[in-house]
Amino acid sequence: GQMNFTGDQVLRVLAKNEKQLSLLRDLEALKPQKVDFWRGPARPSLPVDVRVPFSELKDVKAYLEAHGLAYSIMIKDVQVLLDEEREAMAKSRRLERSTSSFSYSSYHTLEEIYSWIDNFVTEHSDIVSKIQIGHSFENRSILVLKFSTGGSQRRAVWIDTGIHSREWITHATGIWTAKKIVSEYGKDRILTNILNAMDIFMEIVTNPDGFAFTHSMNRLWRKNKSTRPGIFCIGVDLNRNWKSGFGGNGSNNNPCSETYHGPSPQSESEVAAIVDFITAHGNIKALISIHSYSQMLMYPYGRSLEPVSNQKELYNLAKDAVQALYGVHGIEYIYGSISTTLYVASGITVDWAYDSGIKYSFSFELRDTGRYGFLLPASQIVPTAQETWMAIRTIMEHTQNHP
Ligand code: VAL
Repeated sequence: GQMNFTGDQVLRVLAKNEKQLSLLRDLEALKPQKVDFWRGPARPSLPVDVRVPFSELKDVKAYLEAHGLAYSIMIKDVQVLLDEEREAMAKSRRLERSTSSFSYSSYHTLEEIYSWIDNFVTEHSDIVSKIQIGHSFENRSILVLKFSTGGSQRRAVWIDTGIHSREWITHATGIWTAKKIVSEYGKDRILTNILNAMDIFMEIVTNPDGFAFTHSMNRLWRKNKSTRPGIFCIGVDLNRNWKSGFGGNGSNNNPCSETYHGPSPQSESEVAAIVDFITAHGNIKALISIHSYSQMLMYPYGRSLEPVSNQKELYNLAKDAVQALYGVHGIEYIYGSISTTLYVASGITVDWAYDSGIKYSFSFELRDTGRYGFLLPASQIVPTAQETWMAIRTIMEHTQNHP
């Protein structure tokens, strides 16, 4: 059955300086299977959110107090939010069955999403098709939606969501976005121009095994589900398994870590499938990799503080995209390179993309800033997707105009 998180809390720690940040990193290293960082130690100006199991609460709070680390309680009981989420899903499932419709304002299981994909492709076969680009470790299909109005090997944009399986708002945003693309084509001038010049590829469930597991067993699972002989812990962080800077700072050698990079670059079939697809395609001009949470829009590099060669252009584009996003519901995003905005992270998707010649490579961290974290209520799906769409469209339009 489902793992229970009764009494688990999410604590927000405000580190005053580098010394305090490193005490938090020590805590992470000390108890990799116990404490679960939702927002990892980054910079003193950014909060650190950590889920602490009920059984560890006393110890961890004592550790924080002993080191003068100030904290507050963001989520008092994680299970309460999980119960609410489950109830909302069950309710919408009953409604969907009785109306045989798909709700874009609800969270869905893998089976529901895959069957939505089939219906969606059938209904919009004039511009959408489904491509299977590989199989996951547990042999699930890895699917990509292709939006195309013709031509062959047109310039293209790649969008992936859900590489970290617990970031449910990203899959939901991907689904809404797919629907938005087909309904706005021929109506919205900017999108119509984009699709008349370029194709769009979307991988909605980038980590299908992890995602299935978030529904069946552990809602808070981040990595994939691969196992290897002699290794006790399960899963590789698919956003540390890419070739660019593989194994560097901000990735972990310990298979029990949430940021374990895996045994070798693209050792994971979920990553290799994308590398093979994008490489074979040869004409992908923008890549957008969507995560949650923190409300950020970032570009390479993650692996080092070195600025990319078109850093000024990416900075200005991020600024425009974030401004367009803000215009929808007044939600504020911060932006900049990953290493300077968030933290150094090596072996990540967008660094690989950039190093492979994709000059417009971006990573989002969607809503919120921590009130709900990964457990964002379904009532925020549509507003999140609406505002994100404006940012995505801004990036696509710029890409189209800069061949
Ligand atoms: N938050 C993401 C991660 O840690 C980044 C690097 C975009 O994988």
